[in-house]
Amino acid sequence: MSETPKINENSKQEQLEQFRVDDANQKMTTNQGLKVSEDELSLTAGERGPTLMEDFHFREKMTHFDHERIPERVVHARGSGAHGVFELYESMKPYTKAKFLQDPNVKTPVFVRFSTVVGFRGSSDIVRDVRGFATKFYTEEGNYDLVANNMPVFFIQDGIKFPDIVHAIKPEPHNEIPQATGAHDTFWDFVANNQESAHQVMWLMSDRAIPKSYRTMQGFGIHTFRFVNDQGKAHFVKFHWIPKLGVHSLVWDEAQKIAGKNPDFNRQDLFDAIEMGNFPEYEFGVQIIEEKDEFSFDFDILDPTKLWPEEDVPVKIIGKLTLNRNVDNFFAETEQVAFHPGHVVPGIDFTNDPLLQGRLFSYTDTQLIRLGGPNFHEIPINKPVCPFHNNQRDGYHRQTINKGPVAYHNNSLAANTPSPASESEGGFVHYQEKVEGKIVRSRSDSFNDHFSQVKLFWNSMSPTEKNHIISAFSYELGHVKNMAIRQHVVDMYGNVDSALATEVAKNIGVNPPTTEESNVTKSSPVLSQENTFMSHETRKVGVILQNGFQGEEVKEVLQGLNVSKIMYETISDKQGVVTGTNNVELKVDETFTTTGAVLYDAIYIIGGSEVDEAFYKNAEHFVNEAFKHYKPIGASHDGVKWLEESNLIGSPGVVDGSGQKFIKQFIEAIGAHRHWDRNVI
Ligand code: HDE
Repeated sequence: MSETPKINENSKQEQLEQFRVDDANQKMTTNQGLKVSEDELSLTAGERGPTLMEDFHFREKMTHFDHERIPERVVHARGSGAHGVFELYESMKPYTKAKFLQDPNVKTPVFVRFSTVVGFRGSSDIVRDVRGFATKFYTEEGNYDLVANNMPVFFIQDGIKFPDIVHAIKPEPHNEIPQATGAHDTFWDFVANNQESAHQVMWLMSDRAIPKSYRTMQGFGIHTFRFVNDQGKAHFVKFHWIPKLGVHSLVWDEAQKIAGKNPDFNRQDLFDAIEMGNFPEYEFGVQIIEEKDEFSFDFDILDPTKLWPEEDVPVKIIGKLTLNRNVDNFFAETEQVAFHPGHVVPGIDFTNDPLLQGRLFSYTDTQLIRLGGPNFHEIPINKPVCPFHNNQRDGYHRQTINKGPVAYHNNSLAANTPSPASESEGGFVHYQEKVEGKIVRSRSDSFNDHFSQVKLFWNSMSPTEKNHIISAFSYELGHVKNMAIRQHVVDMYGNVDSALATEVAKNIGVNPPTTEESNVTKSSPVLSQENTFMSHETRKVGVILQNGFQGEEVKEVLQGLNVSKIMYETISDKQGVVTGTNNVELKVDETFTTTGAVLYDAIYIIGGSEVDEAFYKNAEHFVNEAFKHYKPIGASHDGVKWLEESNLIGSPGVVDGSGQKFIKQFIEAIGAHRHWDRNVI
């Protein structure tokens, strides 16, 4: 009899618990368990003599250290992970037989890793790049990995071109410059010569490429997958993650400064939010197309450079992911987790999307080199919570102790077990799609329209978002030394929109496009971040104050922020404590030297009777920088003078006053995220 696993939201944590070790309050030992008597001095012949070969403690410690690093991921090297739970809102039984999508009472443990794509493992979080959003569902039928990105389309249509795009965007090989950015010749040379990249590159130039937080970022499975139900009927499906806090981004000038002030900005935000109990939440959505409608669209639904406009194929919200636990050890969990789009469960199947097909090979292959052999599924973070049995044996670092002499199939000695499971017993049976055709290296013409959906995206942007896109193209292409490449890209985007391409051309010193723009007039409002959900919750305010501030009133405002789940940090010129009227004391969290306006979502400026000139100037810089980045600014008491002297009073998102009315207005301004209608030069 095979075991029937009982899985609940704690199953993965219970499994991991067996591997967790707390070294605190223990005696130090070698890896063989021998107690160590001295850890600071090598064994030497005489106090001033040479180190001895027999010092096994030194040798073990140093050897282990020498081998501490493993190869970083060839892409998505920089990442941050967290544990969580997936809950289903309604049964997907009509569409899929996947067990974790049947019963809304089932809670599935998950591990999620967010990442940038291009930068090395130690690079900044805050770069213009696609973000990864990979989720491992530990289900009773095995691990299901949804290895997604934060943009719904990809650069290329065929997996065979992946090494090319990655070589082009990574630092140039002769001097390994520049780090974690596409703003250089080889990337744009690739783009210009591979026009299927037009759509993804447009997203890359949009605000989506600089997410404010992993908590405010969407996820897209990109490929078209299949749902298969228990009757064997299939539907095409695309997967979406939608953050409950809305989709929010940084502005480019701010992003570049954050990259210096706190390269861990996104990682820190995720970690802190989970530690504080502000658990990030994302709803799970599916877009479903019936098999009979495969050819009813003006694009090929297998083309990964195309999205399914949500106005045509609505997103059905079916569940929720909550991230509720940080990792205990970054390397053991976040670094060693191994995702693979080919880790599927019965009821979820592939399509002939040629990019997906390429991925199905690459992911196991890459883990073999990165994690050092074929047993990476035994690493605790990767281990399924359901049992697994087969005749695979041995290899580096094998943990499982398989009993008995039989490691082959068919056999009589073990009654022909482990035995394959029939479909009704939960065995995975590939969807029996009918395929026929000649063996060719060519692609269907239905993949050839590279510009219509780029125009759809452009049409959907607000004026502010369009300006950001023009600036991003101008910044990136402005870093390209070869003028022919610049011209080539301008001509390429002339196929999308001539106003866009002409503006960029002016900024980068090349000719306006000679190409003809797309005549698509349709737009898709959900693509604009201006239509996203707005919330003040868990935003972080920098509170600038000095001794002599208005004690009681400031306390009231800070309480008001707290009640509304808004975080704050106090900022002054020195660390320690600041004292206001009525002896109200506040601990200073940061100083002008340890932090910066770019690290906050809003500034609340108060001042105090002991403000001197240096304080004034530093605080002025904070206020002006926040203003320039369209952030909400609140001021009370002495704080108002900063607004007056910088002529900011009355500007959108700038609030002054005191008491409950001020608190309400300031919170509203914070909830609006950014105030784009400001006059910023
Ligand atoms: Fe990946 N990708 N990829 N990718 N990808 C990897 O696998 C690859 C693609 C994505 O947090 C690698 O374990 C090929 C699309 C994420 O550990 C590697 C192709 C999408 C992550 C690989 C693609 C992704 C990866 C590197 C084109 C969005 C990080 C390390 C055929 C749907 C997972 C690793 C994590 C990682 C190959 C295209 C998402 C080399 C060949 C499209 C989120 O196997």
